[in-house]
Amino acid sequence: METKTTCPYCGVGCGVVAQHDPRRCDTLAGVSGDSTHPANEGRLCVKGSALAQTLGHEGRLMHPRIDGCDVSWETALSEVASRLAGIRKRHGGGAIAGYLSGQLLTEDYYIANKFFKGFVGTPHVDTNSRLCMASAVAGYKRALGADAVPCCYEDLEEAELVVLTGSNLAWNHPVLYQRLRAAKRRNPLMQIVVIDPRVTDTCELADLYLQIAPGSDIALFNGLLSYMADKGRLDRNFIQHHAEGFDEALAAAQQEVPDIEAVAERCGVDAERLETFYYWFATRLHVVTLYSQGINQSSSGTDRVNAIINCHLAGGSIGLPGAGPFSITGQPNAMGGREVGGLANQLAAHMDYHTPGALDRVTRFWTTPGLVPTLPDGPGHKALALIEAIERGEIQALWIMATNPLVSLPDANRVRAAIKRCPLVIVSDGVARNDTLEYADIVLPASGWAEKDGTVTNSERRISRQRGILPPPGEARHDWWILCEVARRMGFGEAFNYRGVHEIFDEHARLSGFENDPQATPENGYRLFDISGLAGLDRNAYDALAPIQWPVNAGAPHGTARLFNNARFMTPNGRARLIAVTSSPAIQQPSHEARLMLNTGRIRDQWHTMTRTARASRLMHHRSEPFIEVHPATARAAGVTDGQVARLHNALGEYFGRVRVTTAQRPGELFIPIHWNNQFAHQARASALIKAVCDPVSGQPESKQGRVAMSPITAQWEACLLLGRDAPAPLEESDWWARIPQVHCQRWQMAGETSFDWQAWCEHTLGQAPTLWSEDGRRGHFRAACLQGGRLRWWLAVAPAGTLNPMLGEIGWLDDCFAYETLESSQRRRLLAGRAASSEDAGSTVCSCHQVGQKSIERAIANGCNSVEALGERLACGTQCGSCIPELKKLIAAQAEHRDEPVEQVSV
Ligand SMILES: Nc1nc2c(c(=O)[nH]1)N[C@H]1C(S)=C(S)[C@@H](COP(=O)(O)OP(=O)(O)OC[C@H]3O[C@@H](n4cnc5c(=O)[nH]c(N)nc54)[C@H](O)[C@@H]3O)O[C@H]1N2
Ligand SMILES: Nc1nc2c(c(=O)[nH]1)N[C@H]1C(S)=C(S)[C@@H](COP(=O)(O)OP(=O)(O)OC[C@H]3O[C@@H](n4cnc5c(=O)[nH]c(N)nc54)[C@H](O)[C@@H]3O)O[C@H]1N2
Ligand code: SF4
Ligand SMILES: [Mo]
Repeated sequence: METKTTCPYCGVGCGVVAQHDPRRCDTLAGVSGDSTHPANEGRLCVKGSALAQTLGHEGRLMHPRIDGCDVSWETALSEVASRLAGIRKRHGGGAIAGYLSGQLLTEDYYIANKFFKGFVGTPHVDTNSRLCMASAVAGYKRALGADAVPCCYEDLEEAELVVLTGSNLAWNHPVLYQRLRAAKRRNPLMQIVVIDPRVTDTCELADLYLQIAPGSDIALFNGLLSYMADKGRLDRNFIQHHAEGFDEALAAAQQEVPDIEAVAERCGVDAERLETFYYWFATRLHVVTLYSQGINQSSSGTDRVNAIINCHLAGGSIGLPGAGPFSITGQPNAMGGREVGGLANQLAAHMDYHTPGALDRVTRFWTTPGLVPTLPDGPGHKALALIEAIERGEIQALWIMATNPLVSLPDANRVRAAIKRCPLVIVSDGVARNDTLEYADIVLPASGWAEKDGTVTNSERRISRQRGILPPPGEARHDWWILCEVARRMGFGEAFNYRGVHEIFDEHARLSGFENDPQATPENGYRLFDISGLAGLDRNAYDALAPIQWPVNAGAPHGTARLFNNARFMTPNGRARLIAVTSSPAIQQPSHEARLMLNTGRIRDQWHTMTRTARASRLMHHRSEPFIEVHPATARAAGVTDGQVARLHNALGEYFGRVRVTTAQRPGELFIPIHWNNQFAHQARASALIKAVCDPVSGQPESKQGRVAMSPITAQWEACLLLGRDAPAPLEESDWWARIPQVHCQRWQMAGETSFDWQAWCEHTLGQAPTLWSEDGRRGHFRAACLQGGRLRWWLAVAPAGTLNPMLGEIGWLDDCFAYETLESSQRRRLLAGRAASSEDAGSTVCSCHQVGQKSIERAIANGCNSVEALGERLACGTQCGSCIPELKKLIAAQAEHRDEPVEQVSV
């Protein structure tokens, strides 16, 4: 059987076809791209393609838990309801807080917002979108009067110039990147500019790359605004009739950066390159600027967003095909959360607390016979302020849903301390273990992707159905159901009485259209977010809902691809606003103890805190361990070498990762991934090093500009330990460790200073002496394996620090050994050699879809496959999702350089 649904990862919002066997209720037979879905037209990236491998009941949360003990739903729900009601009675609704997520479906989100704000009566409901989209939202609101993304994906294809800034699109929105690549192939005149302090795979498509100094974005775009004015490249008509604030914005820009040389100095970029960018932007109308976390996650994030939008307004590049400032969303339903009003400063359905008449309107809408909501009258605490309120003891109960704040919030160790002292912590999640669940008093098991039913909205305002295909495991329940059951037990049943998600969606659609008159002004109730055209769908019609872009109403029954083509904006006078912005000094300044600049972000194959992507072992091979990317000069100065484990530290915390020396980094700057956490490695939470400072307008934390020191760890030995299912984990025996799930075993990489008697160590730590072993004490080598009843139980290799990984190579064949009931004698003999018999070492995985390793690719190139197409034909790499094509090109270029052959330029 096949069911169409939507990918639960990034904001591209790809349509997926799920193949399932009705006799199997724990997993899907496979997934493929939905060729009829407008976002991806059949394409999927590696993460989407591996969705089926992330399912299965193992490691899922099956039962509600109170203080660590499994309880029935009845007990859990009554306990949650009575404790929340008690706190509300004693301290008021404001002592209760919700912390939600852009990974909830719109229906869950709508119910959570209605529950907390409408009936518990607390304004303190915020979401992880605060860490992600808050600056983009605030910037759009300041400029356009509403949080409305003007563009759609076709605009990227129709543009003459695409500017990607603060976005690693190739890794983080791979299907959009593929669409852009295809568009450029069709239209070679299209130009692409990439702006990022580090060279990423996204640069592979760039005609021009600007390696700017971190945080110099405002100077860069202010320089562009001045340039457009100087060269007479403004859209005077647009500025005069549809915008305001131009003179002030230009004056601020000119004052900050009087000429291109001043910008070049601020940004650390060659003036000639800058001028090329400025010339391209100023002479083209069809320009899309796409931005993401490199812009948003900053103490000046909102100003950065407005510096970009200013240039689009000054040049009139908005509201046209192939033009506009395009904030690309991260999470699958970041947009849905914004639509229901999930942020602490929003009320509901694109109405804020201060929107004239909004409080009264929402109160009337949510009133049911005999039950009137008790809405708070002003905004609540944004995420970081919420943590401070917990520290002050003002928040007595916190309900966390679909997010892992102990890993993702800045100053993560402080967050842990705050949450530890909060009297009641409720966590709804789908997995049995994560860093946040460890501090929950009450744990509620939530259904997950392929089980949940509802809608999500992607980056281009397109609403798609996510369909429930499998039954939730154990006693897991949908988030909206859990909320409604608690609401009922708190006496709000009348307002939370739904027969299914279609009724919730219907209410949400009706609220969006309630007293929303497009002929009126925004002060008189007009909101752009209007899906009243989707109200009244019954269960079948809702289930059949095809992807559609809002607004959907009487005036636009088939949805709306682009906004503002009439140049009427959502401000009181209908004009868009340019905002005068100037750079302010970085808040996180270098100190004697912490000189290096720390940038944090994502890798291609992992999703956030790895609770789902680490379940697919094929996604563990591209980058297997936490790492630190560093320029060669900086590495030398710090005394660290490539492949070694190093430690980053500052006053807030520490981070361990394997050093990757690369000229992709600017000297003095480091990049680390955000994904690893206590479940997968020793001290590898990036956010433990990030200070809790945020943008004053949006409240979004500055996650990309930390300050740290780096030092080598003094490891004597390194070990690779493979553990079968029933073998005990090696706890805290080493100075550093990382756990890398494989298909049949768990791989532990460890390093330490104090040497052990390894035979005794095995007996003591792994509970059993080795069956086979070999030792070379002089060289510091030890190999051992333990077989039980013919079956491999564990396998261990120890070597001096820095020598182990190159020696081991690919260990896929060893992983396979754990699958056999009995190992044959030839297999046993090879165990200690640590090498497969015939198969050649494939090297680290480059193509995750077809599991093709770097060494195999290099061999194929050496044998004459010197194009991406030829490699694809020989090894199939790069032929499915295409995410590895930039890496394939680099490998081809590297070998050609080695042979001194001319190659097509790859770096720009
Ligand atoms: N594979 C994968 N894809 C994902 C996710 C994931 O976890 N894994 N998460 C999703 C989510 S929620 C989000 S929000 C998106 C995020 O998507 P992106 O924003 O693309 O992700 P990041 O890697 O956080 O940061 C983007 C780039 O900003 C650059 N940068 C840092 N500082 C500056 C600066 O001062 N100026 C400029 N111009 N650039 C700077 C970084 O070097 C980095 O390359 O990805 C989504 N997609
Ligand atoms: N230093 C630094 N920090 C960052 C960032 C950065 O770039 N640098 N990026 C920030 C950004 S943009 C983001 S979006 C955040 C992401 O950070 P988080 O939101 O903390 O990360 P996730 O791993 O996505 O957490 C989602 C949790 O919800 C669970 N879950 C999944 N689906 C469901 C569901 O349907 N219901 C329930 N109840 N639970 C579910 C998952 O198992 C997981 O535990 O990190 C932010 N933090
Ligand atoms: S680009 Fe990849 S992760 Fe994003 S929605 Fe599409 S398949 Fe999912
Ligand atoms: Mo995000």
